[in-house]
Amino acid sequence: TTEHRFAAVDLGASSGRVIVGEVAPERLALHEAHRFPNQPTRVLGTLHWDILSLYQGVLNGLKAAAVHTGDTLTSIGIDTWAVDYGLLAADGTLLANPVHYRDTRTTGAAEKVAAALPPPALYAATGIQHLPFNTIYQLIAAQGTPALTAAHRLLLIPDLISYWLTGQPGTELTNASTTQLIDPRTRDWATPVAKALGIDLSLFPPLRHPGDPAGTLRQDVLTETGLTRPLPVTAVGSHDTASAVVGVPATTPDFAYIATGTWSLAGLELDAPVLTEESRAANFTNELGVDGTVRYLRNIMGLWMLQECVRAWDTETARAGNASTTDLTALLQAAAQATPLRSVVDAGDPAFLAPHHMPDRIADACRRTGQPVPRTPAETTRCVLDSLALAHRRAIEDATRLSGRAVSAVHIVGGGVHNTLLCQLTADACGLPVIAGPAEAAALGNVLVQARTAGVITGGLPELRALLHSTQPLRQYEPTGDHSAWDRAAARLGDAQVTEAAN
Ligand code: ADP
Ligand code: LRH
Repeated sequence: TTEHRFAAVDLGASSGRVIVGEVAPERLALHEAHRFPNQPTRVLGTLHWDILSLYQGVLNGLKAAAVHTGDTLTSIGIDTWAVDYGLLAADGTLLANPVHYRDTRTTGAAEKVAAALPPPALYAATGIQHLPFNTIYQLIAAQGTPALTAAHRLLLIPDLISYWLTGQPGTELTNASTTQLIDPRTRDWATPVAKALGIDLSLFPPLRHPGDPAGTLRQDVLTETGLTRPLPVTAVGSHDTASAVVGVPATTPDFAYIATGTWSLAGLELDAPVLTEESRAANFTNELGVDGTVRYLRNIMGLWMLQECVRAWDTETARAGNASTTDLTALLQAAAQATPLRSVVDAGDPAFLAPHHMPDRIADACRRTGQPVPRTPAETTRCVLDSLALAHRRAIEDATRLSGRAVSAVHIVGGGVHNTLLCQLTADACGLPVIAGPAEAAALGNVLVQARTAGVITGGLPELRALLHSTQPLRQYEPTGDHSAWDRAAARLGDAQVTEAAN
């Protein structure tokens, strides 16, 4: 047959998954071979990723993919969340457990970076929005630590997984752009930035691009997974958001996208970066995408806020001696019945970044802005979803204004596609049709880049997206309700809305 099978390893902050994509010129289907939790662990006060457990999940997933396909996989691609890294000794040993981007070790790092390189100069050179956890801030915070001092090599998370599978080190470009050490015009290292900050670029192995070969599976990996051939690993958009944007089933160029999962990443696909001072002040980022594109977007806290509320409520219930946990579907139904736009918070505020006490932080934000404090889980959930929809609208409005591009529809991809209330509220807030799906856009984007590299499909992003559009179930939401209610809600937040770049 002409059908080929590809394994997409997609590690998100909420869960890891290994998904098999079955691809033929007119066909594209997914099979979830394995999904596993991603549970960070705090050790001596520092929040770490449990990287070996995640790697074991990858091996188990490849094993399941081998069984499902009868050992007929063509290649493997890896994408994960951005910015984080592992440090290796000269012999390849991992020197320390990778630190989680939500850890507070970067507190104060932005001031140190700003003293060496003022924010306007840093933005002009890299186009990356200020997020407290960008790799440069993590590296500044780690300066002088035994692990960084001893490190021979730095591998970003997808590159680390790829290295463990193949033994071949590399730095994939789309994810490298989230380090804040890449010049988006040359799409190469921003050497002057690294120099100014005392960051040693030789720690990074050479850049790879999506579609490049990234080695073949090691013998020990074959033994662990039951795969019998040394399969190739193909570089894909290894930043999950880069792969998710490939996975947007747009049929016209004038679309906005929101990749919603743990985060909401809302913006536009451009062919050149926007590096203006206005863009910096609005805290828009220019991350690098597949096929020479730029992801012009803003980070919004996303469903993390809801996840953390649910975790807090379930902990409380357990403390009260009750074993039941939140039923998300029932909670969202109750939220749909709650009073619309009763109170909203700024879903871009880094105050919501760290774990713990989310319902309290939301209540505080409502109090501070003189709005009713949500009392019940349903009210709090409604506040979160209204706030996310409002932040989605603001990001898309700002992106169109700052880039001079028009938008006729908004695509929502990622786990948030399952949240029909959020999709409808986003359509209402934006006053634009929302096309929701696919939920596993990152895995699909990962598979499509592999399939193109293998020669199973051809064309640029429009052709890849046409295949998605004709094969994936999508749902359209039309804007409803009184649009001015969203303007009034936005006005309540007013100047309280944080644009971090102002620092
Ligand atoms: P990540 O890639 O960051 O790990 P996902 O894209 O998998 O995140 O999205 C996870 C989020 O999707 C969950 O936090 C949850 O809010 C939402 N989600 C997933 N499944 C459902 C569902 N059946 N109903 C409502 N929301 C869902
Ligand atoms: C989403 C994501 C996002 C980054 C964040 C650290 O998973 O990659 O694009 O900003 O994680």
